[in-house]
Amino acid sequence: MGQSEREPLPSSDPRLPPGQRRQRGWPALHYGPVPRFKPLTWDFQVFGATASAEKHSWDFAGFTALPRTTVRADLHCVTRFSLLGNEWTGVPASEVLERVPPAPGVTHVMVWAEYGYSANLRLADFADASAVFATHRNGEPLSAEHGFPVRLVVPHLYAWKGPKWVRAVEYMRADRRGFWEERGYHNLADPWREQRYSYQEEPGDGPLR
Ligand SMILES: Nc1nc2c(c(=O)[nH]1)N[C@H]1C(S)=C(S)[C@@H](COP(=O)(O)O)O[C@H]1N2
Ligand SMILES: [Mo]
Repeated sequence: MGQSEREPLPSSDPRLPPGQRRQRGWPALHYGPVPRFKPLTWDFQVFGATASAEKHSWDFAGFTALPRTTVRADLHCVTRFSLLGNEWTGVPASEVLERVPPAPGVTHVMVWAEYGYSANLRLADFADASAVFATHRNGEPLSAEHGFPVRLVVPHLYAWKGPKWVRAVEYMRADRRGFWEERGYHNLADPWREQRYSYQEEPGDGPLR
């Protein structure tokens, strides 16, 4: 067999973090049922340690009227699939921070979704320019199973840190584990460092369990 007939070596995509493989199509992955969107009662709340000490809330029209951005980013699921080259459009997380400033001393946020799903983030991860409350992917509104009307996308962390069906952001003066972080997943969740499981945590990576 001539050299030219050999199979090329599988070239690994530099966008793939260690231990991840590329996914074609878009699987839906979540714990529990898909919530139904109720436009009349839907709100997006910001509570906890706000600078004003007041809770803030937007209704659907108010939230979707906020300034928007489009972020091109990959999604990495801890179950090892990565969805490369998505375009997420929505409200930057930094916009929420600007409109409802956190009190001095806030270090973390908890992002809350329907049915009590939650994910904790360091304030710096949440404030990152790529973190977006997405309403659209690749120009299409999200479907119900992918988080309609709003999901958080934090591209530099494993995707469980991005709740679908977001309803609230809580400002916190100390770290606290979210839904998966309480159930054995890593508190920080950097896919480039393969921070998958809480047993890999080093002192200082998270609150005591
Ligand atoms: N509310 C909620 N958001 C969630 C989850 C969930 O169980 N509930 N799963 C997370 C996980 S583990 C992943 S990989 C992504 C999957 O997003 P997708 O279903 O749009 O592919 O959603 C994240 N957001
Ligand atoms: Mo995931």
